[in-house]
Amino acid sequence: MMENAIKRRAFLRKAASVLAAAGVLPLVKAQTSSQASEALPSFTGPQANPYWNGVNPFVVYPQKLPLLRLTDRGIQLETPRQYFRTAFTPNEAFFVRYHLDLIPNSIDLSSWRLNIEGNVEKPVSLSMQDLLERFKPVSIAAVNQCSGNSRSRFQPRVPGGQWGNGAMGNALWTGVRLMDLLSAAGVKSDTVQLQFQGLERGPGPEGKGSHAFMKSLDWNDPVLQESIVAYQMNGEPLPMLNGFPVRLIAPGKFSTYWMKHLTWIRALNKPDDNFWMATAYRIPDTPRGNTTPADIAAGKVKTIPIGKMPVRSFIVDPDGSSKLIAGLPVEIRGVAFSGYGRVTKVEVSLDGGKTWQIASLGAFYGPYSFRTWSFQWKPTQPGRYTLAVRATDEQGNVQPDEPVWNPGGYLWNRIERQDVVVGTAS
Ligand SMILES: Nc1nc2c(c(=O)[nH]1)N[C@H]1C(S)=C(S)[C@@H](COP(=O)(O)O)O[C@H]1N2
Ligand SMILES: [Mo]
Repeated sequence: MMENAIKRRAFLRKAASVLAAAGVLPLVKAQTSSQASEALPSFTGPQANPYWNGVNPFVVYPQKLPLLRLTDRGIQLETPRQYFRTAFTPNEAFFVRYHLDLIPNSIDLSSWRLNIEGNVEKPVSLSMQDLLERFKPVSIAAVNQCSGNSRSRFQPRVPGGQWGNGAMGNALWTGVRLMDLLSAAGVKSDTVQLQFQGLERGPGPEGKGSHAFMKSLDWNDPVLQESIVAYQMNGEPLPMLNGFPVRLIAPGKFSTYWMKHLTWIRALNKPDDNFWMATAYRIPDTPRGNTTPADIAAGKVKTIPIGKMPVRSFIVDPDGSSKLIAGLPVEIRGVAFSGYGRVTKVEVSLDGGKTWQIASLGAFYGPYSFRTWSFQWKPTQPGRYTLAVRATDEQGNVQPDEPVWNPGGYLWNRIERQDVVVGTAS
């Protein structure tokens, strides 16, 4: 039985890689990740680390290229590795994450309004035309990364979308300063938080987490000074699935705060206790947000809302899908970023992290953008090599080589590795 099952899987794997070579999507991928008990063939090829991305089927949604589907209610789509070759992630390849089911399919701008309400002097209701004409446009390059990016690496495993590394993307966001909008309404001085709400709904009871997605930021959080309400992404209107017509950009913060289809901004005079603040998206109040299953079980862990993104870097090429050739130079390259400010150094290791060398940094697009990096390598000896990359940000934060663990599956930023094989030229 067992043996047959293994043989069958091996056959499917082989069939899948033949289909993949022919440019046809392997059918074997149309299983859900929960059924997958072992690594399925990866589109990056037989030698690639199949877990750079999560192991999921490709799907196509409106305005999107084929992306990797984690779930479809709410929609969760992961960006394949090759779209991270550039500092800016194409809109049509940008990942998608929703919590709730009932998402807008079209929005009529003649009736849509952005409402600023709650603890304000004068509630305002702004049309898209108001946003375009009454407020100065500003642009910022910023990485949108899901709190659970790379969650599939957690040991022991944790519930939640089993993302690989593709629950992130960088874009040039253009819109109006949040603070300019707020001055139009006049936020009262006893305000403690701002609450953001989008248009989609869930089937649950009103006032509960399953009914509406709402997130809040502290009124004294410096990120508010840098935040914008964006109506453009990489020079185009936002794709519907990424928040048309406007979304919040909170540079440096995990994207749980980057409210899509933003329609209500509410000044609160007491802290937001809705499900998405009080229960979800909280991290242990410990260094790196690290804890253990035992401490969680013992109820010892104090939590705080998740905030800034720790420094990370990724190897995009080579992806291990083809053999390298001794004597032939290869460019090792990828992206790096930090929510704590600009990346100042990227180092590459050719020996799995024992020794490190400095990589060259690509163009600087601002402290919250992806920064590309590259490293010229001419392997001389055939064999198997483990490449690794680590980044340092301007505050001196360096990626650690220890895993993190918390029950939400948040804050992964361990050093990344890629195995490659070098063959002889003759
Ligand atoms: N309206 C709305 N905005 C939202 C969410 C959501 O479920 N609804 N999810 C947040 C989370 S957790 C993530 S990771 C990002 C994903 O942004 P994207 O779908 O544009 O990639 O949107 C954020 N903003
Ligand atoms: Mo997220």
